[in-house]
Amino acid sequence: MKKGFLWGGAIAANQAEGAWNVDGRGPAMTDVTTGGSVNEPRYVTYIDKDGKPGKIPAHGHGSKIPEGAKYAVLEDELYPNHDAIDFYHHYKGDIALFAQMGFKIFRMSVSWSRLYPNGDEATPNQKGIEFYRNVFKECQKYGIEPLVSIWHFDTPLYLEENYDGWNNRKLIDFYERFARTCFEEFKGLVKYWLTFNEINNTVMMLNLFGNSAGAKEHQQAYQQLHHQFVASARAVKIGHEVDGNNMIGCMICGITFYPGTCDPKDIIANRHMWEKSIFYCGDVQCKGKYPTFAKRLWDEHDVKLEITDADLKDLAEGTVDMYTFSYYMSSIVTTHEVNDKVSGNFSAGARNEYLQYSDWGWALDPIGLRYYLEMIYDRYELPLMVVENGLGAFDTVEEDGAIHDPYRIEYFRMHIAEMEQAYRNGVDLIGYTTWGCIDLVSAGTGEMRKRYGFIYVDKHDDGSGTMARSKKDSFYWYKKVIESNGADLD
Ligand code: BGP
Repeated sequence: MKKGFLWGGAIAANQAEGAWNVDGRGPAMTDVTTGGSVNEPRYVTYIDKDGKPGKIPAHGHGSKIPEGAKYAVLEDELYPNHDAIDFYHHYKGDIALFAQMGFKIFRMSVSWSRLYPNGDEATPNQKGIEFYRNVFKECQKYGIEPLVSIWHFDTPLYLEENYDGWNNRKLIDFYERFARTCFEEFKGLVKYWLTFNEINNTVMMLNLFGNSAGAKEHQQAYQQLHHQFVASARAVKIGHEVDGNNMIGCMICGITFYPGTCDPKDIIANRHMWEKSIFYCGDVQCKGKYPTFAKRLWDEHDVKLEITDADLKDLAEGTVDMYTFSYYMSSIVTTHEVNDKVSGNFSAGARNEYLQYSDWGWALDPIGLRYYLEMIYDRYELPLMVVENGLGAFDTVEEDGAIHDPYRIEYFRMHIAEMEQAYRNGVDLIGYTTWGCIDLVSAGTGEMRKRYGFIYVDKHDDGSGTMARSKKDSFYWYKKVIESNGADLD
């Protein structure tokens, strides 16, 4: 990799910190979301207007509870994000372990409701600021650059309940205040930022629900996204004003789509899938304006967006400095009948007979990562960072405490080799943060047993465990990779 390549790992506040109601933190949606599994969805829990408890499938991040109901933590349910892996109280030890592996960068997110418990307060919660400052100082101690996601699936629950979340334009101002606080309070400690994690999930979700997502759902999704685009652009502008050294990126859920057949209808469908799922968000955030194909997307579902002139000005002025994305899989797009379907990470499609699948049904496709890198670099010519990539797998702790995870090593080996190839082909790839560098709560299923880490955490799906940390074989392997700047992948 290029000199100064930023090797590291990534986590997110709601999946790692725990301490959900400690030191003034307010709740987020993940705190009223139960655990699930590969076959059982997670549920969002509530108390209805007659005082009766209830739950609805969480469907990612946008489902609605009945009229008059209030989100609630129910006694006989388990909420894995409440304690997560208690990074809140373990951050010093965890960062020391990252430093042992030689991390140059550590991606994490700031919990919005830790800084603004309800989201609409005029001033932030000082305890929250103190916590993150301590975390960043700990990184600084080891020469690790923090990479901070300002929003990672955790709008304060109060804003969801009282303002109807991102449907409401006011969220732009609340987010702007939150982002400004981050830039000002952490100035000098943080240089790399992301505005919204996997911002395109909102459109990906529409695809997932197929025909059940009609005009209303499209209208809502595109308007929410518009609010997030403006919020992101304003944050980029503020970030640049506060510190000219800040490097701020978009963050896209990156999936490489392939046409299922050479039927021209499939070729067009595949192109449209790229446009709707991947380019729509990337274009607005990198080029500062809606792409030509946006009109087609809106017309298809009779979407009429409320966009002001000031919004357009913000979008044009708030373009990002780098393109960052997660990459876990590729997916097939076809207009033909499909019998064997697979799904994962906000997308679904036909099974690809040339690929293998993880235990959670995610297509393992390292070449797809190279395809994505080259395609995106060609489109935007901005520095790229892969800020999530990893294998969720079952790990076994041996009697002697060792954890042998050759499957994870193999996964990373193949993906890093493809990144290297893309770099040689001219892509300006500047960093790589593997997902879940330490085991954490899965966003999709809420499980602990879907483990991603180089570091094992003794925490289990039923909430038991000591929270003790131990090194897997991949820990030593990744250390070697970083030491050799990616040359030694054996
Ligand atoms: C991405 C999210 C992460 C992370 C990852 C793995 O969509 O940005 O938060 O969790 O996917 O997904 P999962 O946890 O469902 O295995």
